[in-house]
Amino acid sequence: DIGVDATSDWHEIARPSLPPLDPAGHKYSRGLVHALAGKMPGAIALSATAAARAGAGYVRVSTSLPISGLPAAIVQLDTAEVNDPRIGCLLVGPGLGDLPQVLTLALTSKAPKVIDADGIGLLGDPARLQGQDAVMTPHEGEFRRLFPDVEGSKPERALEAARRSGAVVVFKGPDTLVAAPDGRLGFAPPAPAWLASAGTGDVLAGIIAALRARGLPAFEAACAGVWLHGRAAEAAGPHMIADDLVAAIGQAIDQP
Ligand code: NPW
Ligand code: AMP
Ligand code: MG
Repeated sequence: DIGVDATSDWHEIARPSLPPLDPAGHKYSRGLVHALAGKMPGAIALSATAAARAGAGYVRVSTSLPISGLPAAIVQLDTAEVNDPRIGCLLVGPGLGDLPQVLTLALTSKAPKVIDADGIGLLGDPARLQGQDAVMTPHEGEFRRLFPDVEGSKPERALEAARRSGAVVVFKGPDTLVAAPDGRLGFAPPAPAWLASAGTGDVLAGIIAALRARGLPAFEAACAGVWLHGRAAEAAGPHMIADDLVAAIGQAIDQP
């Protein structure tokens, strides 16, 4: 008994089929991820690089401080054009810190969104995500802060969070699952325990943002991202750090 009511449509998350590249495409049509960043360079670099490795054609980072250590392929801006119609996904939260005005700005945009880390912490009311076409990616601590009164099994809690927020909820941990507001539920296959290290969540958020920007719908992008993240961790091996996980994303995508 998984403790989920009979209306839930659940499955184990399987290898995704990612959209083929359009031979006539260009860097924008391949998917523009725009990260609204704060001042934690590590988290920003990990999530932005992960988005680029997961196949976004263009990754832009808005930050008031130039961040050293970002790959040269990633474009840094000191402005945030969140209404640029080319944006395939806004990424808000990794390394954001205490900048509620950045989250508020993001929520004025019509673009799909991935909300992680401090972006989740700053939400306050999950109903602010209603109508936002968002994926949120809380770990247990972030989940409890946003939904202190939501009880039950992990799948029940994730489904209730999805219903209240209207967002797809990736409820992370050793038993990650993905819940959609319409009752769909995806259970991740086991992922290595060595994922429990700093920055791996930032990598997951970047991967999901890239898949959204490449055109996958929210629930499919979230499930595909979770699958690729787990396989990249296997490929990177037990002594990996989050940087190695980013480097292994390509191998995970190419896995037969
Ligand atoms: P406890 O122990 O239960 O009382 P925070 P964060 C609780 C950036 N990063 N997993 C636990 O409290 C992120 O992007 C930057 C984790 C704990 O004290 C964010 O912007 C990096 N925590 C920012 O740091 C790499 C759990 O929640 C608190 C938990 C903060 O993100 C690291 C942690 O939550 C990091 O990604 C669980 N399963 N269950 C970089 N290289 O720059 C309960 N907790 O304080 O929001 O901290 O996740 O580190
Ligand atoms: P974060 O806490 O935001 O950095 O995210 C941590 C990432 O590592 C998430 O994708 C979790 O699902 C994953 N993770 C954390 N602990 C474990 C574990 N014990 N086994 C497998 N995956 C884990
Ligand atoms: Mg995190």
